[in-house]
Amino acid sequence: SVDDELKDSGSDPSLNAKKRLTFCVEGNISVGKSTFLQRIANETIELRDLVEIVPEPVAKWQDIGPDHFNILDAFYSEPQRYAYTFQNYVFVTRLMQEKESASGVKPLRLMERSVFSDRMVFVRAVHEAKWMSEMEISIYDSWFDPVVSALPGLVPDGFIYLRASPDTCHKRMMLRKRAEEGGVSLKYLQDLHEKHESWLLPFESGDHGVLSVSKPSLHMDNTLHPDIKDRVFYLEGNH
Ligand code: TTP
Repeated sequence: SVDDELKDSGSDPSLNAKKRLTFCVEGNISVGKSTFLQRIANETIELRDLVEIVPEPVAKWQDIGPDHFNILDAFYSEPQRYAYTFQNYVFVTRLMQEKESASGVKPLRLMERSVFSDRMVFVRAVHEAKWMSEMEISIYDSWFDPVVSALPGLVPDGFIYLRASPDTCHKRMMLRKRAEEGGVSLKYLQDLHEKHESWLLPFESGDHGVLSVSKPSLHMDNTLHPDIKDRVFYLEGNH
């Protein structure tokens, strides 16, 4: 009945969440997502009051429990053993991060990455590399959609794609020297780049302007959420 519908919509947290916008910043390893977010956070007092920044929980992956386990390091050292465990933990920490920032009052929330890049870029990559077995990816998929559907806060209003060549990302990665990433190859960054491209810009090819806004549709395989189709914005810096 109409009454029931009203009641339902009243209890739908996604409707309340619509009061403010959430965008997720995506892009290859080392492209500059954190720098981009920090710049926005520090740019002007006006922006600081408007935008809540939610950085990626990398530190949580590097220091777990009283024994200070580092799952990021374990993953890169033994990818076949730890890819599933790591991706599972990445998801859980994102969920915690989302919950922590859910009650914020600033009208715009910018988050570093999302559960969608986890699935569309990294899980794909580790599965293709045979670091995640058929059984493990089936397990991941069996909970991914139901859990995301139950938690509308994980579904952003749009994505901001920071786009640079794999070469540029590789140079930046070498410069920053994050200890765990010593063995990450240019080839791996090229794979991740292709996966970002086919996910976020499936119909695009060739060169783009310095700052472009486009609306390609989101290619998500069987992953749901038609409501975030057509909401990809991409920024290109120096290649
Ligand atoms: P990124 O999420 O790409 O973060 P970054 O610090 O490289 O971003 P930027 O320099 O643009 O600010 O990756 C962090 C590390 O975690 C990187 O080594 C890749 C790894 N990773 C995975 O292996 N699987 C995942 O699902 C995610 C999200 C990251």
